[in-house]
Amino acid sequence: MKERLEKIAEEVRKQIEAADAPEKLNEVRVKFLGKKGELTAVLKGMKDVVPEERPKVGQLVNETREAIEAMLEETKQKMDAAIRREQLKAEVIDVTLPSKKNTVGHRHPNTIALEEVENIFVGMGYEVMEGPEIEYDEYNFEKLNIPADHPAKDEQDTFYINQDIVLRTQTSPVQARAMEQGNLPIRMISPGRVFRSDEVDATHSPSFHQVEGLVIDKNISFSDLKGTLDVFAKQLFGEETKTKFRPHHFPFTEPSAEVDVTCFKCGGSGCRFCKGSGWIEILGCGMVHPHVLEMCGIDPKEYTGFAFGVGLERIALLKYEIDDMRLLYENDIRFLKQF
Ligand code: 2NM
Repeated sequence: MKERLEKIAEEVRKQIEAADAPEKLNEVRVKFLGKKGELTAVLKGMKDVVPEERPKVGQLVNETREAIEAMLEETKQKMDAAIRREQLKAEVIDVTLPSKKNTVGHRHPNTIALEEVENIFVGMGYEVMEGPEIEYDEYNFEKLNIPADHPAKDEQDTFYINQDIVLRTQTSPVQARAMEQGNLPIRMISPGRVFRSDEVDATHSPSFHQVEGLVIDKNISFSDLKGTLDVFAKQLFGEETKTKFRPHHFPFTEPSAEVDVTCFKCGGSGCRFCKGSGWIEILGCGMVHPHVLEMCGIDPKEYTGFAFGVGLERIALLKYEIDDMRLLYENDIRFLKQF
């Protein structure tokens, strides 16, 4: 019996040595210690042992079992440790590697200029309102007193979706809608994208951005317009800035004017920037045409108002001294990160 047990123990040792994975160890355990295992078979054979010998044999079987379990356990722990070592080696992180560079985003010059313009007018109590980029001919032209035979309506200047629908050429249709709503008085600006069928060059693009302003109230006069735009120019270009109103013509305003500001580079003495004149043109404006008020449901005998429109790109180009509008549309990070 003793020999048999020793043989079993020896066999187990060999098989454990040959095992190269935890599953193989488990197979060994089942084969020798399991219900149908070889050691279990020995225990079952106890009934054939003479009673006096049984305790001794029993003890021997138990010792063998314990020895096998100890062997299995020891080997398993060694295997687990080896596996863990391999895992750690595979997962090693080289903390000395240089990190990936994060590129930080920048606000677009147009966005910076827009926020500046918005802050100035919001500071004066204006609301910011937006509207659709695809508009009815009626709101883009008719209600703004631009008659059917006006050159601006020419297909060469306007993108037509169909006979009645266009890509807005200005943001004034937003204001026509606001007047029609009839919540008076109105103090609003409407920033947004507009479209004109222009060739691309350093100062033109078929799509650019405008900020238009509108004030409607009782007793609004041209001096309100002048004062407002003078404050605007001073806040945008500096306190020393002066404005000059030159007569002009727009179909939707009467009288109309273009506004120049003293060159913020040379202060008005004349330089390369202002082409020697000392003045830079920045916007168009005027008193809202009584016919426009009427078409938008406002009684021109009771209410008057002024309106103005600035090109956002023009402001951005001037303020940040960018000499080509196309740079604003390329989104080259090397350009954008300068602002
Ligand atoms: C400009 C110049 C002058 C203008 C007019 C209106 C409206 F809707 F009230 F009639 N909005 N904007 C206007 C007036 C726009 O842009 C150069």
